[in-house]
Amino acid sequence: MATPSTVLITGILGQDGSYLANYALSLGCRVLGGIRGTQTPDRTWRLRYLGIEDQVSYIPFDLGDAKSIQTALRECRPDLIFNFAAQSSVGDSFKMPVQTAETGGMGALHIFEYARNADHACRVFQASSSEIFGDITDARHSEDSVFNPKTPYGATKLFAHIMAEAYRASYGTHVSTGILFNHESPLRGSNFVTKKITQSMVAIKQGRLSSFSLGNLDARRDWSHAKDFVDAIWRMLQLDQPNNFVLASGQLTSVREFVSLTAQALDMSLAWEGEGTSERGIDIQTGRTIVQVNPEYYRPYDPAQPLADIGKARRLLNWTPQHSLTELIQDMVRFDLSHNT
Ligand code: NDP
Ligand code: GDR
Repeated sequence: MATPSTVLITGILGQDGSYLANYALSLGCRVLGGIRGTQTPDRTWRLRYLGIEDQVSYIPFDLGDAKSIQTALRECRPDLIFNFAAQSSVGDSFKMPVQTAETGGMGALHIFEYARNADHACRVFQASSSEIFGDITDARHSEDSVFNPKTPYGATKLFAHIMAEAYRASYGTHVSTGILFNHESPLRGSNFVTKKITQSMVAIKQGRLSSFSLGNLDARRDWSHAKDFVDAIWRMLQLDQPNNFVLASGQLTSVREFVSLTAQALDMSLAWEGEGTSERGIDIQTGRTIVQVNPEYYRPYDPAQPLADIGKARRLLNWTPQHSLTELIQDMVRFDLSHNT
């Protein structure tokens, strides 16, 4: 596909939307950013950090409002739509299941409807999630594994995922999905565990914080760098045939281990003592407890993440992740050391 001229990115103020906007602008595309509410400096900080805040045209776009979606799409007539907008916190989806489902599920469907009926070529990327797997059924999970989500967020993402497949099969709509495992970066929201850890550990290192609390330390996740995913996601919409792709690193790491790796990146070392809610992380140099467990952060259900099979993305997208977990953590720590928040 020749470089498209008009790209609409929903959720442009979030982590992936910002990186994708940067990527599309670097290729000479016109980038339209769908945002709900007003464009205030505190909300555009990621785009500002990337130096592209003024290179994007912002348009009103609320996934929870069908009219706003239809108006935005009719006016933009985008060649490519990257649908990143969503209530993206799994934990919060237990607190607001209806809002999560209405926006993430029906919002995506309205976009597919536009692409199906558009009188111009329009390709869509839909951000699916490893949360659609729910249970571990295979040694490694691929695009063909069983989907059995266990969280309101996962169920919502599965609805959109299945709809994307249905639109492809029934109408030939060009919708690709990325079954995205966790991906992080300096621009990750601080409500996610990696950013919470790097920000808190940096604050401890700088003497601004004495300790912090986490929930499930045993949870294991496959953490990649968001920059690697944006590269693969762009490649997906360059293919003539739409498809589903698992994106991941293929390696699982526990939350506890992520804390220890962050400590290492800050020239600190941690010892872990105790079990369950009494477990704590002790700074070996000072002897002080700097990490505790607070059951408040436990989820009603916290499904184990499976190992990923990224063979299809490697083959069809000619994609290889470029950042190791250590590099990701170093990148996040470097950012947090120079952005005290
Ligand atoms: P973020 O939470 O950083 O960004 C999500 C964006 O969606 C925010 O800018 C938010 O806007 C916007 N948004 C939320 N609700 C609405 C709404 N009703 N109407 C319009 N915009 C809305 O997420 P990420 O960038 O990390 O993730 C991008 C996508 O990929 C999401 O769909 C997420 O579920 C999915 N995903 C992410 C993974 C990850 O590890 N990062 C893994 C798997 C899937 P506002 O600024 O107004 O809050
Ligand atoms: P996740 O990411 O739920 O996998 O969803 P998150 O970083 O929120 O949690 C990862 C794991 O860490 C455990 N955990 C904590 N989580 C948070 N947020 N805060 C804590 O204090 C804490 N302590 C332990 C969690 O229980 C969990 O097991 C992300 C999002 O980006 C989704 O949008 C995406 O679909 C999935 O990744 C794949």
